[in-house]
Amino acid sequence: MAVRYSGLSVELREVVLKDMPASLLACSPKGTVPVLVLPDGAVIDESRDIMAWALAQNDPDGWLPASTAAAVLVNALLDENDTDFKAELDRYKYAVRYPEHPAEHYRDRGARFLAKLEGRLGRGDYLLGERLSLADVGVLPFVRQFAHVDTAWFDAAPFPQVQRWLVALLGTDLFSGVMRKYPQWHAGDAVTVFP
Ligand SMILES: N[C@@H](CCC(=O)N[C@@H](CS)C(=O)NCC(=O)O)C(=O)O
Repeated sequence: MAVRYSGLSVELREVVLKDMPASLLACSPKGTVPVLVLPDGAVIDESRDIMAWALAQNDPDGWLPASTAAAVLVNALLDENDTDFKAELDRYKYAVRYPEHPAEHYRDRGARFLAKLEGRLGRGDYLLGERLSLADVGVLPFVRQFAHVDTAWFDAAPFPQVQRWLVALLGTDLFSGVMRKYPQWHAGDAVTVFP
């Protein structure tokens, strides 16, 4: 979403996680996506850093935090998203692989982050106030995945602000414009330009 918002174009190579190309692992041995390789060969392999790379070039609506206090808040939210919430999300999603607790245990632990978002969204349409920002876009994919594990639970959960925020963001052209399905990339394929 940040790449599209910034008006940048990248060459897209769709990766199937169970079939990671050797060329990806050669660039970034940690084996996660997304990975961005710049023309000079520099590798950016954290999505947060890829967002920062895009926004540093063009940020027409002010997604980047406008104050030090806002930057601290965004970093704290994204840190918690990337560590605790992501860990609980993975266990909730694949609870059969983590049999020491039932799925509800991981769900309830993850819901602590939703409760935090709920509090912020009670004060404005978006996490930092009345405008979409890096904070919203940074946590959106993970909240979406969390909601989709059990939509009946999510729809009935006591998070009305998170529910309306998620529905609103998933309805944007920005979101739908980046959610096309791409075929798996293989060496030698024609170039796919994103977005
Ligand atoms: N902190 C990393 C996390 C990236 C990450 O975990 N990506 C998942 C897909 S969304 C992945 O590549 N998992 C590898 C696997 O499951 O084998 C980032 O934000 O870039």
